[in-house]
Amino acid sequence: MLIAAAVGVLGVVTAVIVPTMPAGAAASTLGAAAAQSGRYFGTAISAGRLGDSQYTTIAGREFNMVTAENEMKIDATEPNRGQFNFANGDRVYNWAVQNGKRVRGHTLAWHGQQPGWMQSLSGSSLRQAMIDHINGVMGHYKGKIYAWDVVNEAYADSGGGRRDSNLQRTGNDWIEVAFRTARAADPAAKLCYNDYNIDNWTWAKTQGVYNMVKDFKARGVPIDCVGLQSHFNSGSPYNSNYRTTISSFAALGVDVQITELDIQGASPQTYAAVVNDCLAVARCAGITVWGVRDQDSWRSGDTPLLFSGGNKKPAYDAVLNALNSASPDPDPTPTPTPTPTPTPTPVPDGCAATITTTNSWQGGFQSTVTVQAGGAAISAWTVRWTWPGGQSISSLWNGQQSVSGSSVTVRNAAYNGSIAAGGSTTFGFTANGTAATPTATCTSP
Ligand code: 9MR
Repeated sequence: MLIAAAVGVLGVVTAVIVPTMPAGAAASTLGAAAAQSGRYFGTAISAGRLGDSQYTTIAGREFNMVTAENEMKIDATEPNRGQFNFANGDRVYNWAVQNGKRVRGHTLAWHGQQPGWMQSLSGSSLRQAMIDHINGVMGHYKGKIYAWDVVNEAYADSGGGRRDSNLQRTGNDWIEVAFRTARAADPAAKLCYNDYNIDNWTWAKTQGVYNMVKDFKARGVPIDCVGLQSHFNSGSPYNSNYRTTISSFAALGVDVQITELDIQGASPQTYAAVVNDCLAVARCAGITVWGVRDQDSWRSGDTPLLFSGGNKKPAYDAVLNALNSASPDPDPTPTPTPTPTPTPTPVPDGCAATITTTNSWQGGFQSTVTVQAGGAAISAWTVRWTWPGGQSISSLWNGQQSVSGSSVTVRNAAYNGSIAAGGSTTFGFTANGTAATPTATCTSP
């Protein structure tokens, strides 16, 4: 008994204290070295290079997080409105997962790389197209993505304000609508705001983004992380206040991810400084470099990466050594638990609908409506309710709404009318006013 008890105690203690690597041993790849402190080390991957064995050998060995360099962007995933194409996104995703790596999603709402049809939209139709795009892409990858760059590069290069764009002209709330839509579309993914030139703490652009994140946290807009792209060059050099930037964002209650790191000239000292700044902040979750070899870089002339051909550069050794010097396990950050959506009580036939508040803030709220089929399959549904106190829907997805005074009618969208017996689907909306969960009725023809 005594021995068993001792073994039991030792077993528990051992399970807690044994680090990923034996004490003193150094990891020999970037991913394994980063994992010692609970972080990841990733790279951008291009589908077009997956046939290059030197590229896949290095990437497969060294990295444990992958971002599709272009393949999950808007022009790639929704080339025509409402017609999604995940062929190349899936190539990158599948390669990553088959090689034991996690995936960052990049990117859902951006003024860049918009397909022609989106470039020509404005106002409420563009707003709806953005919502539909987020739902379409996040729906495809639901539960599979570690973190999404929900909104990319929305701030102006100088002045600290928003960048002008067709998305910005739909109204200043487009960013929070994107984040609320994203949370409802895949509650398991971390939701990031991602931008360049927000690395230097003294720059107005950094302060602009910082104030937005602070405001979002204060008002309950769902945001989990800030992506510092960290493209460093002579015009936008690394500054030692980078650590202040990382810790200041982290102090707002978001993770920081270094998302697109490259450094003109690849100084080993600068690479080591970036890694050490991340390691110094518990909520700096990981680092992604923007390509594998210099020849793969969008700025190949700057030779900004860690490999030249098949060879490790001095910057590689500097990064590996810095990662290996990290103290193990910073405070692990708990993943926020999304509010579960309750299943409505089954009905004998027809359908039932239940409204759940998934988020609320001063003057507004977001809801998910679960529509459940009864004992028989249905091919269409209509949900109705009446607002108790002057609420009004500001945006609705996965359904078609018509409103008359306080009465709301939502019919299925073209793609979600059919529900199997006992099955369910959801639609969602954001609304103005005080959060309310009125009783909804559901009818099916
Ligand atoms: O590296 C990407 C390059 O292949 C594309 O031509 C370019 C087009 O916009 O986008 C590059 O990636 C960018 C990323 O998506 C967002 N931050 C800046 C990156 C470098 O331009």
